[in-house]
Amino acid sequence: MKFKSLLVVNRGEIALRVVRACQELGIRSVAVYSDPDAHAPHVREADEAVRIGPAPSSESYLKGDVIIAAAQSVGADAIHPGYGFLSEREWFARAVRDAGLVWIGPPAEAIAAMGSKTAARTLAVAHDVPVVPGTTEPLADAAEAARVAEKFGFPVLLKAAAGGGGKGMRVVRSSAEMAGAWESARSESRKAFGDDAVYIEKFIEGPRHVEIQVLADTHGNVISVGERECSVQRRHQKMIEEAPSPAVDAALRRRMGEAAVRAARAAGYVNAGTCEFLLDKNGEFFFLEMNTRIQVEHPVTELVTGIDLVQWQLRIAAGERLPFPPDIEPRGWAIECRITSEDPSNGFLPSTGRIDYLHVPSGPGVRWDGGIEAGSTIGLHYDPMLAKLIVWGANREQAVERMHRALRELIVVGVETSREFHLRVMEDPDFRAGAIDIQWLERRLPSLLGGAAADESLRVAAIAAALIAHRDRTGGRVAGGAAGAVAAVESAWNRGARTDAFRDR
Ligand code: MV4
Repeated sequence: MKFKSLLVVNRGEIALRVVRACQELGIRSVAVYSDPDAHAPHVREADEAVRIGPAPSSESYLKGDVIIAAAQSVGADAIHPGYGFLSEREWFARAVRDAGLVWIGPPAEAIAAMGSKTAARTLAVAHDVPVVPGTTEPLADAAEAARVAEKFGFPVLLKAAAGGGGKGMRVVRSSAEMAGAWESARSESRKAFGDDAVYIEKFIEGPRHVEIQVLADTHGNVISVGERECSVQRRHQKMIEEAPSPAVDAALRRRMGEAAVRAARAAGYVNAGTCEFLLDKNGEFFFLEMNTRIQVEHPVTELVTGIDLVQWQLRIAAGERLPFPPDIEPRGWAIECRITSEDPSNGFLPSTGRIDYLHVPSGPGVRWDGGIEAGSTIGLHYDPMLAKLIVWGANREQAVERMHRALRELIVVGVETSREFHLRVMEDPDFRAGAIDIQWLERRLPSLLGGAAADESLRVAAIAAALIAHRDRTGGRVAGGAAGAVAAVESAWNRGARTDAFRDR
């Protein structure tokens, strides 16, 4: 290997994922941690660890200079940024390179080329990658936007040139709506990105979000390793991903793969990256943007291709050649559920606290990429994703059943999680038919969680049972009156009773 020691500049499950890749390649791994993460699994499993600051990301995981100094102080010769945090900051990729360290990711120039949505769009057009009809230049004012909209035909979508994550985006269905939408799109992009340039696209109704994983080595080999279907999302947060996509056949896979490879080549891409597409109801696809990092959902691709993407990120950075054939076809089916500390029955409100008990699913075809354990404290400083539950099956039906089974095995006590939500999705007829688009979840959510009241009554019943048992044991003397008694037994009994009650549902 070109490098012997790697600094893992992230936390949680992805930091642990990278540490594991290092272990398998015989590379020394060095974790970084903020104060609340001092005893986190990714820190313990790494060969060494460096403190980088207090809890806020802005004072720890985003401190580029502190992190580069940490790498030098421990003699690490490479940096893996994971996803989020510093992973797509051009200046950081450059600073790592300038410090004489190996950057496990694309060149700073490729990050920059894909960083602006309009620049990426222009690049795509120039290289025969289909994009949604619209402008590539920012518009001057609402009047120009209205004229352009008439030309493409309503509905249209105003988008922030600097955009991402749906910020600064407005659907406009008639010219009467334009002035208001124009102003709100501009002010939102100014606030989010410090840039109020807005352009226009034809609005695609009810598409799927399908993305192509690419790998590029330093010798000019760029390949597609297939698609992921990521349409099950809520407010631009993906909840469930799968590979392959129920809407993609071998012919479409080849065409989308070739388009993604052209986009990657155009950007001078090296390492693992992902091209995002919209796939409309007629099977037409449109390039949206390229994510210049390893993604959360990379394991579904690993399970259907047998390619260890994180290991290949390291091998590519070390100068190895990609040995894979050009047309990789998926084998079987993989599904990933993001297990988050959010309460689905309460508008996905983040839930905090200590994980008192954790039972991780196992058995055939089950993979758990987690960054937590019993005893972990979940706060509000970081992303609520606790772990990813990933399954593989010989076909989609088996994968869905396997995920349902694995979710039933999962027990997380101490914080609310998205588990129940995922169970309901696995039972849903639309999901089971693969009949999903990017609007499906938000349409379906009210009825999906309609049965949530059952949980609440079960909880009340469990507390009542605990109270009765407590009264019987204490001969009717209940300190602090009924309210105190509820508080006293709630913490101890609620956990146990709910764990048992939920076990065989
Ligand atoms: C679109 C679109 C429909 N038509 N563009 C959302 C975030 C940004 N990456 C692009 N997005 C969209 N662009 C046109 N012309 C719908 C979305 C969109 C979306 C895309 C992918 C995944 C989830 C989404 C949720 C809402 C809207």
